Amino acid sequence: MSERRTQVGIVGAGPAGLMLGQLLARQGIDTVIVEARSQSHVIERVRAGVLEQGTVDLMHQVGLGDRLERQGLRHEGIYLAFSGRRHRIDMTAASNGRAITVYGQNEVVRDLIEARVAAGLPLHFEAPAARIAEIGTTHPAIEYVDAGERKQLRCDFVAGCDGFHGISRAAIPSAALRTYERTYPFAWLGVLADAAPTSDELVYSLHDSGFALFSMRSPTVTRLYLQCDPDTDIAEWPDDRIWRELQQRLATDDGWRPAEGVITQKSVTPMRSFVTEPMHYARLYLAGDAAHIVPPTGAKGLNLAMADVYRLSHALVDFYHHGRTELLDTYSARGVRRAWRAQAFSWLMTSLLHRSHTGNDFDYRRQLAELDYLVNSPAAMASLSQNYVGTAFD
Ligand code: RFL
Ligand code: PHB
Repeated sequence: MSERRTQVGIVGAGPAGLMLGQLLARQGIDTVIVEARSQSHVIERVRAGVLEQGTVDLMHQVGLGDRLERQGLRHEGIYLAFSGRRHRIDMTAASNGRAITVYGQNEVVRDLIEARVAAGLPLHFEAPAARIAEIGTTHPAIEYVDAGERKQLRCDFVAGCDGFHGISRAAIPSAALRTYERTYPFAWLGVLADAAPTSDELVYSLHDSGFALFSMRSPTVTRLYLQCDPDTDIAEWPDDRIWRELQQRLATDDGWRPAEGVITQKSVTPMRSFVTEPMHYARLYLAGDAAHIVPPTGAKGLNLAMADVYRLSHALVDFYHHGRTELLDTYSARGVRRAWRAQAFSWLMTSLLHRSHTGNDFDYRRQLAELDYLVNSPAAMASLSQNYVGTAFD
């Protein structure tokens, strides 16, 4: 088996792994990234769209703010819709001037991959990590397969950025971890459509038939989601059924409705809350979805991943440049705290906006009362806004 060395071996080229590589490269720290899937798969995978200010700032900080600045859509509010009416929440007013930016996760990933490739830094696609060897030592090794050949990457540190289904978290002895989990009795059917967005801001809607979300990717592309059953077979959702359901759940009494267009992508996403504590074992550090999953209703997953690697990069820089370990020692505790805050908010948004099969009409009326309070109480709107736009990365 051929062996090479690096300072920080990174498993996974999602937003967490790629951003960590970029942050460390700028500080002269050597990294190698191994990614199981192909470059085109990673770039084309359609996922999140809402960036907190902290994520936008990070893209600027690593020199990748230009396209984001030109193509990202800055939003200062969102709409909550229920009982046939849309109510605007002015997030910026309620959060000291903060806003969110709509820019597809796949665009973030594209920018990061292009920068790494242009800099000639090692990034191996179709190179799945199979195992992390000598995990309890100061020289762990990532064993991976590249072009059919087994290879070993010897590291000072391993960053497990390989998402929820990766191998990094599973490599940690189970007695050294505690996990907390909740699955939800619903999923999201998401589509991308070639249609000009009819609203400048996102619309989160609770309807008798369930949740729907109106979002966007650009001035010509709309992104839409529908609450569905977790075992939904996408074959049972031809385009006309999707549009009928979206129109029914989103259209409001003021005549607003989404414009229809050709659907270019559809998928079903299960919903889960999951937290791992702690977020490291010896010199293996978990970041992003490898450590925690939130349901997408709060738009927090990608932003949590970015907050993790921001923290981890500072800790590694402090170790390599100043020989200090305090930031590495507190990496997990600070991340777990942020992750639980995001869990609480995502759970709240999810419970508020979805119709549960296990609930009855009482629960639905209670949800409507909660929403009615929310859109009429400056204090409740401020709380929602502050959580939604997110706090500064630390
Ligand atoms: P990723 O993106 O899953 O990347 C992990 C990478 O690791 C690779 N991998 C391996 N590589 C090598 N060896 C192995 N053995 C490997 N096993 C796996 C995988 O191929 C992959 O490339 O994790 P990361 O980087 O932590 O990023 C997390 C985000 O992707 C995720 O949290 C967000 O997409 C969640 N999310 C949202 N987050 C937001 O902040 N705002 C949103 O608006 C938002 N909307 C969403 C979302 C997620 C969604 N889906 C599809 C789950 C909307 C949806 C529909
Ligand atoms: C998206 O545009 O993909 C999106 C927006 C808001 C969410 C989740 C996803 O809460």
